[in-house]
Order: sequence, then structure tokens, then C-alpha cells
Amino acid sequence: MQLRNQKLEMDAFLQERAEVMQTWPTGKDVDFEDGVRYQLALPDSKRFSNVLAKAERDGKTLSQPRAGVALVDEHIKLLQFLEPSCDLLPTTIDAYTRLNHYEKAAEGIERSVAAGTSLLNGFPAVNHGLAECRCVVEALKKPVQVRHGTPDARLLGEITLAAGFTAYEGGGISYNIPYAKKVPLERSIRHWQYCDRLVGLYEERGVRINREPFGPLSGTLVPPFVSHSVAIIEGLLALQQGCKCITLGYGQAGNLVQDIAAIRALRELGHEYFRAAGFDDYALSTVFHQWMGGFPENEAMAFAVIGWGSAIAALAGATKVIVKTPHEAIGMPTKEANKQGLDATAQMLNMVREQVFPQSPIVEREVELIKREVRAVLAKVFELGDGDVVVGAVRAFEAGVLDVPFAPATCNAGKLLPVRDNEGAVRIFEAGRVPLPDDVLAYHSEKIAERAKAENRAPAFQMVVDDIYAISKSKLIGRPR
Ligand code: 8ZB
Repeated sequence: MQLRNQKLEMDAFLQERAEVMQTWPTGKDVDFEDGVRYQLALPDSKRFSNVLAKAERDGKTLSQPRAGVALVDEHIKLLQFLEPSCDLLPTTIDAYTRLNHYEKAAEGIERSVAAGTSLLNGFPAVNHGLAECRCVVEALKKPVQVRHGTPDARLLGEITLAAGFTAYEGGGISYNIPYAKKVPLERSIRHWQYCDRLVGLYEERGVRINREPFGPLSGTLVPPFVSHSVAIIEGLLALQQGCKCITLGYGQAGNLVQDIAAIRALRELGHEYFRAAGFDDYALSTVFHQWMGGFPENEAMAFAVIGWGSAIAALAGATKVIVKTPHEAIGMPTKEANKQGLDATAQMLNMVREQVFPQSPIVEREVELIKREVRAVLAKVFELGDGDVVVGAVRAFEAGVLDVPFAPATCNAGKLLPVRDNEGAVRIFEAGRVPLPDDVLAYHSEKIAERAKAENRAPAFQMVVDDIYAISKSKLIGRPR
């Protein structure tokens, strides 16, 4: 049967649930009713959606790190260390768990115990199980989100939500295309319908769980319209399964005007498409990711990248900002480096918070451009799906209508090529099979021609390569030397 954008039937969901819970022994400890009771007893201050809603009302941009280590006690110590320096907490899940390789994660835990240090790149929540996950939630005062990169996150969701985590990152597209090579898109979308349905069941019981599609995708020169199109599709899929608290995300591209316009366009387009689909009972917020591409190794330079991202997040009015660390170029940050990223971010947010970026026709124009691009792509998605956004999304990836630059998934065309213009905004060098209006494409070509002229070279793939490395080499635009 063809996968469609329909709320999963309860019987089918429960049957599937029984299977999911058997995929690893810790599944048997999960009891939904107990999860609901536990969630309802959490104080408001620990509920992600409450903190987001208050920030929306106050016009405040919140900060959130990434963090996760192998062992429960160390993970708690890490989060307690970061807690005073941020507004929202993460639990970043390790790569084995993301791939459902729980045996490997178990080995990683054992080896970490023996080594006296974390040998996993995140917290293996499934292996630790419900009670241990609750210890994490209990040990903290601020809300905690599960952050990962998992095409099949059903068991992880069951365990962590029953354990009292109040936000869940990911989506069937955004946790497949940038993260997996060979997972069929229908399969990851189907598995995320399950996750969204589970969140929807908590919602039905009065438990608000925040859902955040992963905005930045490959994190490499992704044009705003590409990630916005995916974010809106995943928002629609989540709402369809009963989710009610959605945070749409975007990864910093580097140009002031484009980044401010992108956050505005994302929020406005989100409401436009959600309402058009008949949803009105939902909360929408936005997340801005500090630069997701290559970082400079020099820590002082890395702080400048972090600072610029923080300034834009505040000026753009994003609800929260995901924070990088001065160790980004090297690998996993120490807890001290993680805190430094948060402190640098807090200083900038506090200085920029009261300032409003002036009304500007240039920003206005960029907002309109992004909106036209997203509408063109999504119109084609709906057309390909005969009105069904799931069918449309799968066919759109097959057709190269949805195309994420530099993503590993074989179901992604990889024909769209982005490049920076003369002011560093990400433009379309080659559209591949993405159906953008002719005048929009002409505008992108014009902006790229401006740069080519300034650099006295023809636009070519070398420019794209230069751009990919530019920020790590202390520039925004990859100019020839
Ligand atoms: C797609 C997200 C990549 C970013 C960071 C990477 C990179 C991944 C952890 C982490 C702190 C972790 N990241 N796992 N940061 N602790 N366990 O996510 O460094 O910036």
C-alpha cells in the first residue's frame, strides 16, 4: 500500500508498537500510561514548550548547546555544568544508537566504563533505558530535548518521552537525506509518522511535547528555500499525526540580509502552509543554527563565527539558537569549551536583544524571493502527490524537485549546485531539476555574475569548492587568492 499523509490508525499503531518495544530489552520497561503520569507531574519550568512560548511572548532568543556522553553520571554532570549558561538543554544521542546498533552501543558503554571516559559521541538512551533516562531529567531544572539524527527513532522516542524528555528533534526527511546513504525515504517517513503519532498521543492526554524538524540538512551552502521546503513538509506531517508544538529550523548561511530574511520567511511560510492545510491549534517557533559548515581551528576565530551567528539569531528574532563551540573544527568539545560557546553566545544575545533590525526594502525583497521559491517547489510537490504531501515529497526527491546539496542519500538527486554571490548570500548556480520560476533563476544568475566579474573568473565548480572551505579559512566568500 502506498504511504500517505494520513493519521496512523490506532490498531495498526499499537500492533507496530508491540514490535518496536521488542527490538531491545529496555523497551519492556516502557509503559505509556506511566509516561503520561510522569510527564504531567513535571513542573512547568521543565516543559520545553512552556519555555519556548514564554520566549515567543517576550521576544527573547533562547540558547541551547549540544551535549551527550556515554555514561549516565557523566552525562548528568555535563548537563549540570552547562545548565547555568543556557536556557534549554539537549541530550545528544550517539551514532550507534542513531543507526539502531544497540549491541555496538552496549560495547561502547562497557569500554567507556573501563576507560573512565566517554568513548561514544553521545548518550545511548536506548541502552540506558527508562529509569536511567529519568535520572537525567530529575537531575536538571531546565527542559531537556532529545537531539540525534536517527532515521528509525521509534524506540528511542518511546523510551525518552516516557522518561520525561519534553522535546524531540528530527523528521523523516531531515534525519534521512543528510544522515543516511541507503535508507529508502518512504521507510524513514513512515518511522517518523510513528514518532509523530506517539507525540500526538501524549498531546491527546494533555502532555505537550515540542517537535523540531532538523533545519540545517547537510549544513553546506543549503539555500533557504530548500531547507524551508523540507521543514514545512515535516511540520505538516507532524501536525497530521497530532503534534501541536512545532519548531522550524534554519542553518546560518552567513549573509546578514539573507539570514534575517530566512527566519522571517520561515515563520510566515510555516503559518501560511499550516493554516492552508486546516491546522489552527498549534504553537510555532523558530530555531537558528549557528554556522553548521567547517569552522576555523583557531579558537579566537571560532568565537567570532559563534558571535556572528548569535547576533543574527537575535536580530532575526529566532526563538532559540543552537550553539557551537570553539572546538568545532577539532571534534567533540570538552565541557569547558561547550560552556565557552554558550557564554560567548549569551553575551552577544544580551547585547543585541533589545535592538530591532530596521525595516528594510532589501530584507523585504529577500523575504519575498524565498517565499516565491518555496511556493514554487511546494506547488510541484503537491502536484506530484496529487494533493498528498507524503506521496509528493517522495516523488519530488525522485524527480530532483526537492534536492539537498551535498547530502549523502542516494535517493537525493544532488543536481542542485549552490554558490555564494558577491556579498556571500547563497545563490543557485545550477538548479538541476528544481522548478524555480525563470525570473528567479535569472536573478540568481545575475547575482553570481556580479561576483564572477569582481573575481575576474567565470562561475565554475571551483567557486563552489572555494566557498565550502571559506569560513574555515577565515573568510565568508571563497575568493581566488
Ligand atoms: C549535525 C550536528 C553536528 C554538530 C555536534 C558536532 C557538530 C555532535 C555531540 C556534539 C557535543 C556531542 N555534536 N555530538 N556536541 N556533544 N555528543 O553536533 O560537534 O557541531
